[in-house]
Amino acid sequence: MSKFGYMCLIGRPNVGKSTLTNHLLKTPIAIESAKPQTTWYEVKGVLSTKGAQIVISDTPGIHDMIHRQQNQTMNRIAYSAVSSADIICHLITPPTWTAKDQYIHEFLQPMNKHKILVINQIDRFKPHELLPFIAKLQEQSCYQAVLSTSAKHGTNCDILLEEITNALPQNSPMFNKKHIHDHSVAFLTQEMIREQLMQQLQSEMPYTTHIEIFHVVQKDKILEVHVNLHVKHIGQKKILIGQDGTRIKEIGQTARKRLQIILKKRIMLKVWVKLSQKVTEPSNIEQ
Ligand SMILES: Nc1nc2c(ncn2[C@@H]2O[C@H](COP(=O)(O)OP(=O)(O)OP(=O)(O)O)[C@@H](O)[C@H]2O)c(=O)[nH]1
Ligand SMILES: [Mg+2]
Repeated sequence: MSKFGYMCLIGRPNVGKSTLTNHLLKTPIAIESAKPQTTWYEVKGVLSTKGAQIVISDTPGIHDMIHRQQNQTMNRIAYSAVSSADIICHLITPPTWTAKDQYIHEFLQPMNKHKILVINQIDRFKPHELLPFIAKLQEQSCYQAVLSTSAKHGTNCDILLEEITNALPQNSPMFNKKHIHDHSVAFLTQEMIREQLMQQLQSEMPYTTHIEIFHVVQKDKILEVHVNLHVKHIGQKKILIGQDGTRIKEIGQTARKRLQIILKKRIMLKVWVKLSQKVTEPSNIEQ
């Protein structure tokens, strides 16, 4: 008997949703960083196991500062992913149940779906710090299961996967076993570049730099992708380029290596930095 269904990860920013997505999928399609609000879009991947197929959905961290247009858009993306899922994993981190966790919990409470509370990043704490926190959360009524994991080290991810698989509906698989995602090259390039901006730049720059993918062409055996990074000020342009072009080179090389792993093909990535007034916000790029 085969099983097939949709599982969605939801939680406040920085709890490890994208890290867990990549660990479960064994392919790094979701971007990760120590900065909050790294994920801006829903990123979906397909995990095929013996007898089951799960579409895993990574979502933007839920934000309560909803007066910002971008936060509203990102919350909407996350809520929409939840509404079409069979199983919801609500990620939190020790040692505190925050107001944002409570906000998400109340949003999930009336939903008639299989809900799992995942306490992630347990590697950062000692057992005596964790146990009272976990024991208290076992009482939270809206979850069918409460599990603790370390997405970074893979701890208990097999137990989580088993819990998810058990809760999947009986259905035939929808995708070929080798199918992992159907995101476009332009979308993935934009994501991998933004991950590098998040990881390599300070303050507001990763959030304000506009990424424009303007050329994607297969030439012989190499996929050529050209990217413009738009910044408003000359000082930002200098930071992005770095001493003798070292930073922009590093951004391009690291993003290219990651894209090659995901797309399983050779890629030539060219990146330019432009001074312009283009603003960045979740765009309409084909995903
Ligand atoms: N120590 C530890 N760090 C983790 C774990 N999971 C994720 N992290 C780190 O936490 C940070 C945030 O991880 P992400 O996966 O980007 O978090 P996210 O929930 O997707 O964040 P947003 O996209 O901003 O909502 C990164 O620096 C990860 O390396 C974990 O289990 N243990
Ligand atoms: Mg994320």
